[in-house]
This record gives sequence, C-alpha cells and structure tokens, in this order.
Amino acid sequence: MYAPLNQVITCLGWIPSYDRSKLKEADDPRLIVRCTHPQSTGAPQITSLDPSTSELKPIPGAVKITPVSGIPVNLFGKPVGTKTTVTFKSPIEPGAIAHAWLEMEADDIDDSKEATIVLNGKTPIEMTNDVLIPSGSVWGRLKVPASALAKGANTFEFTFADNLSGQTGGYEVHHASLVLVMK
Ligand SMILES: [Ca+2]
Repeated sequence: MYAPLNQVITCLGWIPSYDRSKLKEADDPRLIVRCTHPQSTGAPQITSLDPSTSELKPIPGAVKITPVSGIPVNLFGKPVGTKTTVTFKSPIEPGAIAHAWLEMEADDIDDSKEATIVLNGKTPIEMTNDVLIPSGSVWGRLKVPASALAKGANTFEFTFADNLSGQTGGYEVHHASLVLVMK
C-alpha cells in the first residue's frame, strides 16, 4: 500500500520516513510520513527511481544518488595498478540503510580479477558476473555493505588490477549510482 506513495515522494527527490505506529488506532488511524528534502541542506541530487540511463528494473522504494565526481571511469590503456575514484555524497545515516548497491554501466570488464573496487579506503566490493562483459557494456549492481557507508562523502576507488596476462587493456564505467533502500 505504501509503494505508490513512496514512489511519488522519492521521485520528487525527497527522503521519506514512515511512522506506522498510529495505523491501528481505532478512532483516528494514520500513517505519518516525514519528508526530508536533501537539497535544503545542500545535500546531493537524488534522482528518480528509474532514470532513463539505467536498463535495470528499479528496486521498489529505493533512492538513487548520483556521483559528484569521477564518472566516467576510464581505465583503458593505462598501466596495471592505475586507480581512479568516484565520489558520492549521501545525506543518509548508514544506520537507516537496509540495503545498498553500486549500480553501474560497466564496459569491458573481462574477469572479476581485472577490476577491484574499494569503498572508503577499506571495504572491498565483491565483483560479480552482473558487471562482467568481455566486449561492449552491461548494466549491473554490486552489493555494498551499508555499515561501510558514511553520511557525507563516500569514495569508491576503482583499480585496473590485472591485465589477464596481457589479454585485456582495461575497462570503463560509463554511469554509476548509489542505490539505497531504507529500513
Ligand atoms: Ca577489459
């Protein structure tokens, strides 16, 4: 029942929190919704649930945060070990986040060894087949441990980690967003 309401709120770029404690009051049942507008505090843009750039099915109730810097990632033709950083600014306390993903359009990540991604200098993001493609590009999501996120700046460091014995010359990431589902 909350899905359409949640869609309207999040499409406006607002962050809702729901208080369901009054729903079962016999004489005055209410759903209390508090909305925070992230731009009111200079926080980052939160886009609609389904930006036209993504080919992935939206996650119900999720909000998307677009990067403030670092996109596109271009690690083609660079020496093995080259790193580059994508930064997101999150207005949300990590304790309020139930699930998080790094959604991206990856280009030419041939093998999970080719790319490494480290969050906030210490938490490796597990590469899965969802973002691997030997040629061309693919949309996929990688799970992000919510506890490793911070309110404020979050950096994802991408490394061209392995050229697979000279078989590959790097990779790119054309688009990325941080996808969050609240508790
Ligand atoms: Ca490659």
